[in-house]
Amino acid sequence: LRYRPLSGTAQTAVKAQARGIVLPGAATPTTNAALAELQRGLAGMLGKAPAPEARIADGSLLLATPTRLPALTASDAALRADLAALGEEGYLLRATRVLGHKVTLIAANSDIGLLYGAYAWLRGAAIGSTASVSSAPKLQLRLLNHWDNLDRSVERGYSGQSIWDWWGLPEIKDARYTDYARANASLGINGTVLNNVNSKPEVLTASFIAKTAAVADILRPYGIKVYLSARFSTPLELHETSTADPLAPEVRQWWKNKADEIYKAIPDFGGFLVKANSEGQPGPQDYHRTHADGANMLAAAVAPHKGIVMWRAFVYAPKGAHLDEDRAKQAYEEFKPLDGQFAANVLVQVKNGAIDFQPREPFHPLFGAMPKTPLMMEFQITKEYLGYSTDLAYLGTMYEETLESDTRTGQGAGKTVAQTLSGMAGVANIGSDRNWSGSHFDQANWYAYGKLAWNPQAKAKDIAAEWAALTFGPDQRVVRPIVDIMMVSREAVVDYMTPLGLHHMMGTSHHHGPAPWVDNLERPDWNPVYYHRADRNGIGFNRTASGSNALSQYAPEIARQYADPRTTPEQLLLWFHHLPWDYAMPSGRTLWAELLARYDRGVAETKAMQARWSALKPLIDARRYAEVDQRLTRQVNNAILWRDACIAYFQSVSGLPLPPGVQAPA
Ligand code: GCW
Repeated sequence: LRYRPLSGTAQTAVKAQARGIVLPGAATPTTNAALAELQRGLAGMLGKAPAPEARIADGSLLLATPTRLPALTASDAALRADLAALGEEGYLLRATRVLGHKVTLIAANSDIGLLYGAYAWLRGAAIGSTASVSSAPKLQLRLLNHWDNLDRSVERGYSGQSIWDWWGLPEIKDARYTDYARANASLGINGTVLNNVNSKPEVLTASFIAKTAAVADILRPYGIKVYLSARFSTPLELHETSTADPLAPEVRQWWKNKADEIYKAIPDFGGFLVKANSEGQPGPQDYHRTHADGANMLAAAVAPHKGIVMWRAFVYAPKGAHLDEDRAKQAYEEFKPLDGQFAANVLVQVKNGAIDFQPREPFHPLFGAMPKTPLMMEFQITKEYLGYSTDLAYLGTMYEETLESDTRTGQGAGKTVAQTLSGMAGVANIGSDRNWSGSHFDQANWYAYGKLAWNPQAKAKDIAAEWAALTFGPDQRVVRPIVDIMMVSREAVVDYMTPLGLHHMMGTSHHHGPAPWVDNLERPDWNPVYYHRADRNGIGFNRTASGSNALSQYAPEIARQYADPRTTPEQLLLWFHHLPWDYAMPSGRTLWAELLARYDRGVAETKAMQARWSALKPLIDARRYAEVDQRLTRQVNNAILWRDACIAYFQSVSGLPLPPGVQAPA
């Protein structure tokens, strides 16, 4: 949404497409938002925005639906068919003739489609792309999840305070709420959960409902619904019931009344997100009920209002968590048997992997395993385990890797993870920092998430190129090297933190920096040693039949393939296998030497990223150049720290010599 001034032929081309803006029919809050955005964008790019006009003329930028302008499709069967294929939210852009005039057409079936189309057209104008476009979202639910607390602290947030100023609401409405809506609508995000999944009962009291309603009013014209995270024991904790048992009539009635109260204030309230019986949160199991009992009780309360319940599958409990159990198995064990038992308006929200947002995880075995239950993907946009907002890691490639994984369920070639989804949620990295996300490059992760929620088959590289051009300008001398940096960045982080399938070795509780040696936490499954299992003989977590057998939760074809280290993808090797240090890797190196090489590669890639950025100095504005440069310096130090600490630790365990030429870390 930068709308940099254009010059030369780029300027002439955009001017010619928008001599006047025409939007037939009555104005609505959404069409007003579209018009305002077009005027803002064109004013930025051309210096002056054309006025809205009543009549279509040559050179009009025409925004129309078949209802607003029946003539649009009356005699154009092809356009009618194209529009019919776009559904409620899709749009198309094309240069065409309408009522005898040459126009640039933004067409859709609804006002929200027109708004999405307006953003898409502005994007094309900014980066010089005039191609015709037809686009419709593949997923219905495209949400952000804020882990924002009511006191404005943000769990795993690295970009300042929460943008939601609960104290000031409902009267005081920060102008950034509208900018937030604009940014999200430009990507097609259509819902947002305002508060942390570690929720508080207060958020469902009358005063917070009024505050939430004020936010909902601001987001509504942009097609964004609000949702809240609900704490399962809310009625009990507010002392309004004597239990939180989901089957108790007083509890069911309380939630029905609560839903009625919320919908009176927010008629299009989206529904609830729930973290239950996980990490100490209350839930139905406290009353010996199942996740389905809990979810269905809430679903019944919101169903009359067309609300939904998103029930998280991120569950793990202290019980039984000793060294020979595997935390990675618990979600599947608890949820798979419930397939078919959830109410129609319940979605189960599953993290991309079975542990916890690690730099690399295999896809979660629940994808493809619950054919009777709509599933949502939960990605983390905020970089809890990938170096916060100090380290540059473009997550588009990570999301893409998960989405295109073949679950080997379904017919024929099987279904990719993307094909098993009904919706997507991204744990937001948005905060009150001036740059919104803690660092410039972290905006790209918000952007890539939104684009992939709209189209889970989109390519991370194309998204990176589009983001870079919109952010730094379309000059290919800038875009190309930036895309190169982005495309290698996440793999570099994997290499210097957790190569070859290692995971969960970050510093305790804060999750930043290396701590593979930690073995004394209150719960064994919090200890890094529980995950890497390195000893004198070898390293890695045996998840095959001779180990935890977590592998059996995958489709038989995958389980068979990964049962053998030789046919397990190298990048997941130590996720599934415990191997001797002298295990022969395909490279010809021993496992020990390969591990050292990966750590070195991570450091080298990070240095190369920094060098590429340095070369861009003359082409980037001074402020952003310096801010990114400082972070890359820090990231190189971070990478070296990770490498040296992990190698020193693993060497102390393995007792192996370092290869010739490698210095023991100080
Ligand atoms: O990744 C872990 C985080 C917790 C988080 C939890 C979850 C909201 O460390 O901070 O709590 O996952 O996803 O529920």
